[in-house]
Amino acid sequence: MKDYKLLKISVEDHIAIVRISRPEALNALNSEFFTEMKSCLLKLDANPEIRGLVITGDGKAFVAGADISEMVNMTPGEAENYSAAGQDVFNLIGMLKIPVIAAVNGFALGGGCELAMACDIRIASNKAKFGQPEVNLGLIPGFAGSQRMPRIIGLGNALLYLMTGDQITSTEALRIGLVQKVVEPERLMDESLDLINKIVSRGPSAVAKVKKVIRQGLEVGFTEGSILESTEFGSLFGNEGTEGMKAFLEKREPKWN
Ligand code: CO8
Repeated sequence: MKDYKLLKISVEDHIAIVRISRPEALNALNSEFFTEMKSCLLKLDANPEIRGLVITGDGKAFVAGADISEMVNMTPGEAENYSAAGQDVFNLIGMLKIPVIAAVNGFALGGGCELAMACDIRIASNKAKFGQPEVNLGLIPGFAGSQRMPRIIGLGNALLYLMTGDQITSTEALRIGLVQKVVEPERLMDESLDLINKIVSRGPSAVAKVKKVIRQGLEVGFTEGSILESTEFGSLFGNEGTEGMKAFLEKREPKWN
């Protein structure tokens, strides 16, 4: 896949790595970023060769937020539309069948923290700093951070960090479950690739369905989510699930399609 202006794309062993690359502005997100990211995600989704995605940032930031210089003169209507359009792009990440890891190399503030939270799993460098500092600007999150953060770190922690705007160290992020692993900066990409390669070595339909039932289940009640789980559980029989179980009983490696 070709690079975009703000996104550098590489593919290693069926894993796509998307690097957000506007280091002079600490990778701040502007409308051009959202256009490029949407196109990139749709292309990755349509490519059966791609089995996993790692998103990271170039330079000392993952993403230091939405681009304040672009937002400052927006009218209320323009800001609302921009917020909704950005949410649509971040929601796409959760709808991809492939697993998506955020490899958080540095500042993940505002829209950057929202992007990391939109990914399936977060691995952070021990230099990373998270936070939703919008209240310092007289704003609130606009890319669904107010909805994702309490689902990930709980109501009290989300209110604490959204109302103070305080930065969150990687140690604290690990303690509250905002990230799943913290590593030395030079190990960040290797650890992220190791993890995603482990995930894609499992049954691909099963992995996609785990993502689907967890994410869709969070949108509905327990009963509806459990029905969805039964449906998806059943759909694995006669194909990937049957192959996986046969391989176990025959003491051989499964052959995934
Ligand atoms: N927007 C635009 N430019 C930025 C941003 C940003 N969010 N963050 C950094 N930059 C720019 C700086 O202006 C500076 O540019 P220049 O060199 O031309 O002056 C360059 O990046 C380097 O930044 P600093 O010199 O400030 O670097 P430091 O290492 O001193 O500080 C910080 C790093 C602490 C990350 C600091 O840059 C900072 O506080 N940045 C802003 C963080 C922030 O408030 N983020 C939240 C933004 S609001 C948001 O994300 C809302 C999301 C929802 C939007 C919904 C749509 C309507």
